[in-house]
Amino acid sequence: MKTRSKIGLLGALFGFHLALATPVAAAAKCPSDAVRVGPVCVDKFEASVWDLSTVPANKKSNLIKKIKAGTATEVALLAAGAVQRGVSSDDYPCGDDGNDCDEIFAVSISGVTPSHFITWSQAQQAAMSSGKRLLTNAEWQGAAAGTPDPGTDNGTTDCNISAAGAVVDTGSRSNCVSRFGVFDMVGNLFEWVADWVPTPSGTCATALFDADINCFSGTTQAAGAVALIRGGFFGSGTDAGVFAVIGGSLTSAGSSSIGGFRAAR
Ligand SMILES: [Ca+2]
Ligand SMILES: [Ca+2]
Ligand SMILES: [Ca+2]
Repeated sequence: MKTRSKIGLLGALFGFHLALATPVAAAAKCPSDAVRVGPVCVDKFEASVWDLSTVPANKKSNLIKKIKAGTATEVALLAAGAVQRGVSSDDYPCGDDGNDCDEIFAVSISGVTPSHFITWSQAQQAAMSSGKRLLTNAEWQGAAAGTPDPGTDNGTTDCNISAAGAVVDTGSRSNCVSRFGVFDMVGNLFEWVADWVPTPSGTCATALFDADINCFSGTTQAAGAVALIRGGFFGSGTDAGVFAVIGGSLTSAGSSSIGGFRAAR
């Protein structure tokens, strides 16, 4: 009886200890496809968007679990029968308004062409199906801090802003990393963020810093909403940078060869 109550007491203490320790540990650690930036787990890589409509039903739920846990590899996605979309054309299996985009998933993996030709609504749905979301403008700014922006591009390790003249694989530019460990926030593809704002007038203002494009002046409220796009693309040159901002159309016009996104959770 005495021994039993001792065990009971120890168990209670241990349980109490676990209950205190577990939430703290869980909050500090992000899945391996992301890094912690303040309270958010930001995807390390620009999104590749995968179409799971071709994956057999018996493999799909396991694959979606892996995607949500940040452990789905390119090999596993291909082996299950998933098809990457937006690699070289606008071949998404759903509409530009995103309303029927229930089979596309945003994944953060290195060494693949990030998906482009995607609208804001499609990007948002792909992120949400993966248990993620688009970054707010402020979160994107914070995550990008410290990414080198010398205005030049050596074609190998610097951010992809001019030399290649085309999109390059995610994470392939080893110096193009923010102080938190997020890749390609300067150049490669412009990135949708969550925020909607009035349409800019089309004139660009003086750069805030580092010659970064600042095309959000003279809002034209009559033209309605656009979403912000950040960071510049593979042809931006000095216009690229962590302060680069333009407005992107929410219709099909906002789906282009120079724009992608990254997700967070
Ligand atoms: Ca489209
Ligand atoms: Ca980028
Ligand atoms: Ca710049």
